[in-house]
Amino acid sequence: MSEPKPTYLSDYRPPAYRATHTELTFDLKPDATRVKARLHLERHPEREAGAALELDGEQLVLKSIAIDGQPLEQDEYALTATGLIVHRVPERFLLDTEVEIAPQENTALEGLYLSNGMYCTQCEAEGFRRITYYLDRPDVMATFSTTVIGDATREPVLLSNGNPVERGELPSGRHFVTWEDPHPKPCYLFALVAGDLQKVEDSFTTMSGREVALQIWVEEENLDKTDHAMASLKRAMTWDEETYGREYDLDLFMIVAVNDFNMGAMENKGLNIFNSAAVLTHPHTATDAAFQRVEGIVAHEYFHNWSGNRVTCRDWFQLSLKEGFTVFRDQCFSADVNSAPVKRIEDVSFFRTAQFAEDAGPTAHPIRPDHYIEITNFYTLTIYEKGAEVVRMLRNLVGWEAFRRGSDLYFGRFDGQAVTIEDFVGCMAEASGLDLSQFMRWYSQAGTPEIDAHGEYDYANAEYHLTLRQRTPATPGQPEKKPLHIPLRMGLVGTKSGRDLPLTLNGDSLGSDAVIHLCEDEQTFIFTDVSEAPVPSLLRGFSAPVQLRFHYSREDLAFLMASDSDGFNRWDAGQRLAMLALDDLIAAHRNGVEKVMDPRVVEAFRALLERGGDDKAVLAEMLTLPSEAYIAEQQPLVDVDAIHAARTFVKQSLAVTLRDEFMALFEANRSDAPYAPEPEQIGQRSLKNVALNYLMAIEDEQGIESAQAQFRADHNMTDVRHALTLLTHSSRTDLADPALRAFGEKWAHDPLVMDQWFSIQVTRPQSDALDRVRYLMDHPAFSLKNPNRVRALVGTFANQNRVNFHRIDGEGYRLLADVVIELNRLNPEIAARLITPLTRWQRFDETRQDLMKGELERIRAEELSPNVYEVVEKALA
Ligand code: B3K
Ligand code: ZN
Repeated sequence: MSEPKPTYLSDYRPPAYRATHTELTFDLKPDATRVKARLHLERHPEREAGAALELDGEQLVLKSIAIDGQPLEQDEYALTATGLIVHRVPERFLLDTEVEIAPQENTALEGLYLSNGMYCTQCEAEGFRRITYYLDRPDVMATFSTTVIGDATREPVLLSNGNPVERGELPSGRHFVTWEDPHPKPCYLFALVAGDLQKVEDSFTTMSGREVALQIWVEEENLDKTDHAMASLKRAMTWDEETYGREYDLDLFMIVAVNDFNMGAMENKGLNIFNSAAVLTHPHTATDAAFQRVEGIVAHEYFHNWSGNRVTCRDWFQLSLKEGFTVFRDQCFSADVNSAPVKRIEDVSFFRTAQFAEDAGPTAHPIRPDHYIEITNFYTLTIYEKGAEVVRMLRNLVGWEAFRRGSDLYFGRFDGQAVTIEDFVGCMAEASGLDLSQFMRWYSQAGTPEIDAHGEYDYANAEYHLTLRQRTPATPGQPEKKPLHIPLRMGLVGTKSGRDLPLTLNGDSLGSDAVIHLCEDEQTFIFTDVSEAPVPSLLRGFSAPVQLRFHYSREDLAFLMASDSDGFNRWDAGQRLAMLALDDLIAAHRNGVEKVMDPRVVEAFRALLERGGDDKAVLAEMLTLPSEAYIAEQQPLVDVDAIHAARTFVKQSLAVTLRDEFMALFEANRSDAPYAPEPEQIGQRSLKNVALNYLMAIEDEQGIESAQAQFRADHNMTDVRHALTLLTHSSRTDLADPALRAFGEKWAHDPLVMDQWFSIQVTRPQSDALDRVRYLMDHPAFSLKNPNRVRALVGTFANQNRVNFHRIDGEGYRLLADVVIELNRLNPEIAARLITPLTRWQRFDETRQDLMKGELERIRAEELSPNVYEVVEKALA
């Protein structure tokens, strides 16, 4: 294989020709599907006349080609490994091609493939070129008319985008359906599904009174798992009308669940295709977290109908234009329909763990990268989550009303077009009158900005001086960084009154909760008329995606935990306090010194337990220690064993001292009420289960009995899974084995539950975890061809079982590399994602560094897909 070549943003130019209408006919056969395409093509008005027509196409067997009905001679076109070139074409013409493809050989799950005997497609980003020769780029938008021909018995259901306009019988037991999609779209939004599916139907009346049929298509055994997705869809449709004034634009909206899918779901126009894990739920098979994930993803894909489909991306460098904005939209939706503070805590804690790590590693890239080898590698936390944080900052900078005006302007002005991030931010600037030019640097600079904050109270003058210094560390290809425009929400909490003090800055009174703007490398803000010594509450609500350092004393943090008016920062103060204690214990472990628990942390937890509070979900978050992954992110050098030992020690110390309080909390929050995935119940369950964590951390007898009883009661999957996890992760195999066996036998028929069964076992902290992974890889239910299973077993082990993955004998790394090498051939997209933990070798001790690099080099020696090649090259650069 020759070295794959990067694509550069600076090379963008419009295509020489564009398609205005596309007619497709699929004659489906597992090993030989015929695809006829008739493309209505014309020269792009901005491009010169006489250019050759260059179409993308991969793994296609060309059967015929004609222009305006005239078959082409061999010398009139050329076939390459990546496409088809027609040397001379008219200004405006019809191109007819016929190709053959083999869906059953397609294990990459891009293009047209078979999942459980069912045909389905995944075209974003560049999968359509595996279906037919085409201008496979998002700035070519055409209307589509698609005829699907299948076997009437094996594929009674034939779906594509838009509305069905014709159907009929054909000879030899075949039948067809023709679909028309009146909205011009890029081919990455094309979809086809064919198989033996059943539907659940409902309807929605839009704000202008149009009736839309809603359908969720599943395999028969899953018909009872669609209620929540349907309810979520209707909530999302209402929310987008009320919040953004956006109405749905076809008479039919379909969701299909498939078992083999690389991502969560895909927003194809009118025909969203979902990973079954992102749509199916039932109280007995899905946890609260899964219910909430389904709600968020259903909404996310639906919201793309405007932010992505009606207005799309000019090129793939603009991916965050649709993804960052749409994640922001789904985050706000979930916050509105659930507990807003908990949603923010969850999102930020995930962000600070996973996106910060990406930004600090060798694959760090800006929200808008300037080059890529394989775009599939750029569906990242930076493009999605950091992109969403940047849109959130924009909303906060311009205010909701101007943001909404800007969004109306954007959707109105660019409807039916493929545009850039400048177009979006430009609308926000126009609607608000603000200069956002410095703000644009957020899109081009990679890395997490670090803010060092220093504060001093001047008693004599009743002033508080806050100095902020920003610095963004160098990232690959970007040694120097410029200062960013960072909005910092803050308050000053009076140590006597325990209240937010009024803020006066340069004579302006800002209220008690204000946003200050850090735009220079260093700025000092002098607050006047500060009547008492305050503790600053900084970066409230995580107002910018930065790492903020401030030397808080433990007393200050305990004070903020109790008194900060901002719920998010109350939680964050608790995390910071726990981190200080953990740092000491990590050092003690490394130095072989006896570990001593900081009584201030115990007292802060006791106070939390005594105070209680209305929002049980928030309390559950506050009682949860930072994860091992987050702790690792905060260390200069990651010592996985010390982190694990320190965290376990804190958990056990808290459990020993506060044992009765945790037991009481557990008892007080048990409930027999019928399961509902509603915020209040979810909060109560998580609080109860957090209490059970602590009891099980010390293998308390009553705690064990409670966990076993909860497992046996079989009330709902949240409780069953939690109990099973605690039993499985305990040191006692007499607790783990029978429960695992019972669960595995009961759910052998349900792949989504079996994924959980795999994950629970491979996250065991005990030293047999790696052997279990190897053993489970030989389990008849394991398959490298199913991405969910690979993630559940191998991904979960490598990312969540830190002590065992990073075993000092390197066996964890070897196992991961073995899987990556095999998957590189089968499914490059999943293989490239799976490597991530190995790419972070710089963060570990020398022995582990060498072992990890050794495995990366072993992978590099293989014949690699561009996906894996790009990641490995960056990791070893
Ligand atoms: N837009 C899809 C991404 C699928 C790309 C896979 N290679 C999912 C989403 O963000 O909604
Ligand atoms: Zn998306």
